[in-house]
Amino acid sequence: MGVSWDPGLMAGRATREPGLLRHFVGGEFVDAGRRFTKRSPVTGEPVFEVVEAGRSTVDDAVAAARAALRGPWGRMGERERAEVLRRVADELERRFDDLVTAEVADTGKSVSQARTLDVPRGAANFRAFAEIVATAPTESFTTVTPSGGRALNYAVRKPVGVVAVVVPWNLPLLLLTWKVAPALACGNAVVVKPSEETPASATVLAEVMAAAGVPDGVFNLVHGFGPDSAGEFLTRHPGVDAITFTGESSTGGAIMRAAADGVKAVSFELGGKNAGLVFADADLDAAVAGSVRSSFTNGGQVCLCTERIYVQRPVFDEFVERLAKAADGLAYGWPADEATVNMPLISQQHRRKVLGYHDLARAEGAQVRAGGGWPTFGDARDGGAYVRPTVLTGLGPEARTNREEIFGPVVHVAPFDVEEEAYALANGTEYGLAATVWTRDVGRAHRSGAWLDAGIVWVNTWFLRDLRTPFGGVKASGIGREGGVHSLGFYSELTNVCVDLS
Ligand code: NAD
Ligand code: 6OD
Repeated sequence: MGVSWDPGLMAGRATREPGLLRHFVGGEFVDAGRRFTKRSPVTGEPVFEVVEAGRSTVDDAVAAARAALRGPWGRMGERERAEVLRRVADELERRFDDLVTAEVADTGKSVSQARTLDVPRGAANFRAFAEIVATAPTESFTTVTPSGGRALNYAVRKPVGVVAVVVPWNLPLLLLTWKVAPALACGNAVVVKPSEETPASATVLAEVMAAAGVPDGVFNLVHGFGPDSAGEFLTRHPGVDAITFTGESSTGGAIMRAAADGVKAVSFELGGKNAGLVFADADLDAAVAGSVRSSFTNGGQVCLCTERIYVQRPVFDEFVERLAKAADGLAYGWPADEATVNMPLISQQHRRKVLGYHDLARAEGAQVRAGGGWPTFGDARDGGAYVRPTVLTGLGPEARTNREEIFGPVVHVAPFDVEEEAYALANGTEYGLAATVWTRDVGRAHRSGAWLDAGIVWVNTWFLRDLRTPFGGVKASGIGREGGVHSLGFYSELTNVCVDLS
């Protein structure tokens, strides 16, 4: 089958020859195309060789998906498909340790995070959409005909067809399965393109699909890059019916242009510059602890992470002091150490970008209250992509540091006086993905949902997920909603049947 998992990967070092990660097309692993090297974010050492899909491999994957729709998969009912999804979830749980190894090797995140967040969510996504599709209601209406008789209207849910799934590197398995599970639940066949930075867990997912008895061609995987590579070949492919994408807003724009040629449906989960609002009446312990999580989880590389916090003036100084102390105290360690919190960024390229924002913030006049720069270890991690969790103050809303998505462990904290001002500050960027509000005032808690330009507003919590709820962003943070029946809306077509009963 796929890769043989090397325990050295946990330490960012292949102790055997780096494994070869291949495409999965029509139920077979395929070694076709040039190769590229995936390096560990922890040490910078090579951990995998990966095959890059050219146009012909993408053609084959789309053809395999199309053929699968004409086979037994295309004739299955919702309950049978739900059963297949449950078998995938079982198999994901059986391969739990391999998936943890793959996620850690790809991203350098801690084993404890992979075990508690990323890998369980992979299985949970399949279980949730098995349930959602099996219990989703369909619409029906009785209509009076011109002759006074009755007609019955009802909607039949059908697959869209071949769905291209293009995902980023930050929560690779979580974000991939979040889209593959509903796509399969609705009876589609998929061609997935994981990030070039995180090819491993998608490869294990292909093995999982085969072991769970998902028919050949229903799940296809092509590795590679975006422009002039697998991502572009796939999203421009005339055989693709719909594109679901998670990634940067600018990439969303490029994919939208590609989709326009074929008038393909798109669902986009894009970037964010998320705000946290801390009111003076908040439980400050909870607000500080929650803000540490919301700004620094996964090295700040979660689209939902808080990069701007606005704090009501009476508690501003205390909040900044406590947040800065907590940021400085977050534990470094190897990914395999249970206590490790800080993780490296995904690559040296991304690290340069984040360090560039440290420089920009200083040039814009920010005070660095915690972090800044990078840690040194005196071991192989000095070749990794680490930066220090960083807390800034002193900038206005017009500063680029406060407007552009950094996607790293960097947060700017500023004061506000009154509630309306807090909403105006929070809403003052081109993005609108998520916001977090810390308050004990029930009225304000509910008002914030109405006044904040965000697809998701968390009150006194962060990243608490119920997979039945709508998920997505406003403004430059996305197009459409996924989650629960909203996912069924994107991944299926409705045919309305109108029968004159007379
Ligand atoms: P990215 O946009 O660079 O890449 C995402 C994926 O798109 C990768 O697989 C990449 O190879 C592919 N790609 C790049 N250019 C392409 C093109 N022209 N055509 C087709 N495919 C192309 O994003 P990233 O750097 O991997 O991830 C970080 C970004 O993702 C951040 O902006 C973050 O906010 C966003 N994100 C958003 C959500 C959300 O739910 N809203 C979730 C996670 C990440
Ligand atoms: O929890 C989810 O379903 C989801 N799509 C999270 C996105 C996180 C962004 O990095």
